[in-house]
Amino acid sequence: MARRTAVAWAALGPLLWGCALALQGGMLYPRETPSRERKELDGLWCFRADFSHNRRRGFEEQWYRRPLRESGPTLDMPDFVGWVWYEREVILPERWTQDLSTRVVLRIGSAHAYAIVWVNGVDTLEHEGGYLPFEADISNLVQVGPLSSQLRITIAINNTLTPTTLPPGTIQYKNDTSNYPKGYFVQNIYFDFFNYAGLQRSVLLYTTPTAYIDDITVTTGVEHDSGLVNYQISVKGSNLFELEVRLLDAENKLVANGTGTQGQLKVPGARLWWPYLMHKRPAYLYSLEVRLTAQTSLGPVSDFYTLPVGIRTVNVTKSQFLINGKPFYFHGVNKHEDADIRGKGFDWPLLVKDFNLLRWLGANAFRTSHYPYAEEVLQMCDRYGIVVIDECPGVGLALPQFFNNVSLQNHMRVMEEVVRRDKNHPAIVMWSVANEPASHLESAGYYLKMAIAHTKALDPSRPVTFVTRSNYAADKGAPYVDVMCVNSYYSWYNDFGHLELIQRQLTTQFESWYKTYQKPIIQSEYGAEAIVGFHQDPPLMFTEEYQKSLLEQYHVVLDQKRRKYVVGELIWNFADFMTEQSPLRVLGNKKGVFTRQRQPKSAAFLLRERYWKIANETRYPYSIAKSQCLENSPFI
Ligand code: GCB
Repeated sequence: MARRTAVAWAALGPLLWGCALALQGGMLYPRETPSRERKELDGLWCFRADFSHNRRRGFEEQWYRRPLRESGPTLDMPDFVGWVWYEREVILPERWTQDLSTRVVLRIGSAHAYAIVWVNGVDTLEHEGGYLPFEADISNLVQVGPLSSQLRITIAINNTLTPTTLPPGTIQYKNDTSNYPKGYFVQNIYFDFFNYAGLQRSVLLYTTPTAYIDDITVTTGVEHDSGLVNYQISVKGSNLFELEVRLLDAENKLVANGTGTQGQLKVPGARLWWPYLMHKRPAYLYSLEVRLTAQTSLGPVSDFYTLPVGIRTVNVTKSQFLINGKPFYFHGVNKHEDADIRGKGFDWPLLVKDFNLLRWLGANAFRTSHYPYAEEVLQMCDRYGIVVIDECPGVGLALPQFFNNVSLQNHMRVMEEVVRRDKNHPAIVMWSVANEPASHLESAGYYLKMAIAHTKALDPSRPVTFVTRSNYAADKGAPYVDVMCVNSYYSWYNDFGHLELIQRQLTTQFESWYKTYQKPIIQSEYGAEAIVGFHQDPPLMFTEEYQKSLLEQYHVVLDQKRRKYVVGELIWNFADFMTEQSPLRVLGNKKGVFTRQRQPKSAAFLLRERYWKIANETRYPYSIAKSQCLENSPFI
């Protein structure tokens, strides 16, 4: 389904970058409630790639004005390719078009990377950046008369990466005409995953009343044995309204209530949200029901929204990461949204499979390397107690020219969008603003300082980090993080083949970082490639034995340090994933402990033993047996 942009051979289209920094309004997940309906537009879209020389034919011929089929041939496309045009014709329920107290919203879950949207040929919405949702109120376009229930949605998407996009990229023209055709160019990227393009998550339409709950922000605390739920609600479409807030427990029993746009609910004897394997009843969720009654020019309306709420605290000391006041050790993975056939396209069966495997492994955490994952993924984390480090698409900041003011403004806007979308998930315990930026550069130091400060201002309730692979003595961003996240590939990229050096080098790494910064450290990546079925004794690179042996060497040192100031280990990677072609990659990156088809390599069993052992040492105060945890085999 998902393919890569065919960028070579043509100039870029009109890139109308220009998003405002200040975000307008909230980005609540579009749930169905008694006052809200939703209509998913999953399935086939009409599709056309613009192969014209300058890639501008679609704009010159105004393809959005008429059905795409009238301006040339189209393909059925469940997903996407490059600088391309998607179209969908939709029939709306009559009430949506006739009832003027209904507001109709078009929401795009993710379009990588720059999108322009027309509704019935009218320019409606533009958005820069993949992996994050954007939406527009289209009521005025659909409530225009008796024939208005038919709607045509056209989306033009360009996934060209430039020095100021996030992630950044460059376009390189190959001017040597003896080796390349005239005008030939390639897109260079500076990250190690396939740059799948297009619509990756659901496009949907949903309704609210014209006066509606626009946003809810919840933070939680604990005071003695009471849980505290602080809420802030913003309302749009009316100044004359009342808000009722009710907190229900998992059995639907009312435990606290309030009124107004902000307040604090106190829950005596609250059941806290605990990570998986840290408690016999992890991931306890309350429901915050918000009911709005408002006066509008058309009469009274009411809106209703329910938000899952987990009561928990997060704190960081010099050497510990605390959840609900108890030391938490991240034993987990780094993931990608990636699978055969669907690329980065969202897929429920894959998601369920991955969560079964995570629980089987005994993993209690993952990082959303290297971009924000679908909201449905985070909802699963809330429900299963899988702790998340939420990373923005700040990956591949490898060149000095990427650290400029335009990029920084854009990066800060992206963080605003990430925090706005994800702030209410109890599973998210830390934000990551970047992966492996060239943080030894002075300009990167300033850039990271600003990006981190901005994120902290957006959400003072969570620690902020970025993931580094710079040397401890050279890193200019490290002073600003709350937790050090350090990647290293000893005996893989450095001194490859020399497993005997790992313990010494890893010990030096931890001790140097800790001595310099006195902050808790997470080994945020380590690993080795293994091609499933390759075996060799003594272990050689790319075999399952080598991957296992490398992990074992890391674990010796992690065991020494995790009782001191190392607060986590996240394997690179959960599963094999697709990358750009290179002489360093064999059909993608093979550092998964599962294959791309989610079958276990030997390392998965090693990791499982380890994670369950650690869980049993650090659990409070309950004992959970591996067998109790999963009724079904995760390999189903
Ligand atoms: C890294 C990157 C990750 C790569 C990995 C590798 O340091 O953060 O994106 O995929 O190394 O396998 O090289």
